[in-house]
Amino acid sequence: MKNDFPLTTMSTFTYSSPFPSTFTFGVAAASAQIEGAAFEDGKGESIWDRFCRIPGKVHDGDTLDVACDHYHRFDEDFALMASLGVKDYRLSLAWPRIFPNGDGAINQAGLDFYHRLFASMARHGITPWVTLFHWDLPQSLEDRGGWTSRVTVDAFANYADTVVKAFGGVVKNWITLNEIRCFTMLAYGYGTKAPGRKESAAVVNQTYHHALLAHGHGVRAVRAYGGEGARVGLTDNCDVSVPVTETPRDIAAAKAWFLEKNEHILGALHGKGYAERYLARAGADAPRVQPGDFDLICLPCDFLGVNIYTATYVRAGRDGQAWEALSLPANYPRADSPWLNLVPQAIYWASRMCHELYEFPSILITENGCGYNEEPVVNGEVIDLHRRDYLRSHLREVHRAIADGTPIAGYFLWSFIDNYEWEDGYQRRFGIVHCDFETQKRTPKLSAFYYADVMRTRTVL
Ligand code: GCO
Repeated sequence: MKNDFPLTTMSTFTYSSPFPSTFTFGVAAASAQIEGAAFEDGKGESIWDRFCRIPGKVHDGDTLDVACDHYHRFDEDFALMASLGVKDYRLSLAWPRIFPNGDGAINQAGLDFYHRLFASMARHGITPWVTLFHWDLPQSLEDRGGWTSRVTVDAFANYADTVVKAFGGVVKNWITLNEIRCFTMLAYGYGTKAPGRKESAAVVNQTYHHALLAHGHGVRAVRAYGGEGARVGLTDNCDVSVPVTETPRDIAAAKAWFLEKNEHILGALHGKGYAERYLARAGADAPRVQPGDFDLICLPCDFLGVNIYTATYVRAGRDGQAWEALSLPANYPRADSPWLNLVPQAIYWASRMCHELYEFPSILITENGCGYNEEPVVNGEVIDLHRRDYLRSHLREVHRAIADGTPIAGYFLWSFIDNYEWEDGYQRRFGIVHCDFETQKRTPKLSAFYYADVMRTRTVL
């Protein structure tokens, strides 16, 4: 582990200096949240198509049936992206569009849709960054155990091989999975995300392990079929700590907290196995590991993607405790997403700790943004200054981290367009483009024009 974090060399750093010429600015979205056409052209049911129809699970019973109708409007959307100067777009493939039953017969219409989509991106000068799995698991696999079963791992391996072979000629940037915690702990433990199960700790720990195996298959598939220049990594929503003061004692406490809270995913990847402390704490609930599992799980990646929205404040512990985590008062500033406390330094510390504690060669901020409920279009405009302020404060922290030596290679804003915010449905808007879900009219918000200027000037304005 490297020495204590050298603090920002303020003497040579100014926020107005440009980002490195190699730095990627992008926007992000995901198949289930924007495509719609939930049962069109042979697409199979996903667990979210099922879950959203269970009364009480999703705000207002909102379904993914239409969403942003991106399935039919992607050319218009890419034209709008290009008009804003977007050159890199992170999207996901809908597994059930390609394998309606998760495995078995391929739906050619599903492959054909993504061929058309990538061709449109190429015409508009937009580079794809493709997430293989962003939570829309085929329901048929859930019926066979879902992420509690190695059947799903094997089906994912087949799916990954198939799509990397199909699109490896035009896609060179691959992300295996999006946010393991959200489709394991939240989905099979807390039950707040599809499929909405509340299983034992042992079962949840096993879903984490199966997800890590799937990640390994994703890396294997890209190495085998991705072709020259293909890059691959995981996107994790690691638990993030921010030292209350950037002093050695609070930084050490924040590091200790970070290591402990992330040892079952990032720690396992870095250590090529589960830490003794983790196994001791899990006891009989520890994942069952088969010989060779970690050889697959720990196949080298080109980057780590991190989705960073917020953090926990941590300070030096008292009475011999390594750390003390602070709970935030009710009046602490937050977005309308109740979990989204406004902590811009989260981006600085998460990226530094991932790089310096786990030695990932490169860090990508694969998501960052803020969700608010009411963002009306008034006289043809959406004045979302709150989002402009959020973006500016977080981009400044990206800039500071790079100045302090963290190899952040890119930033993908979540999200290009207001979309289906999972169990919050359509009430929570994260887009820099407003979507009128009745008329499907797109309206760039003030934040879209702000981000366009940031991308054009490559500076935090
Ligand atoms: C996530 C998912 C996105 C969310 C976004 C806002 O990070 O939860 O990747 O699909 O919509 O983060 O919550």
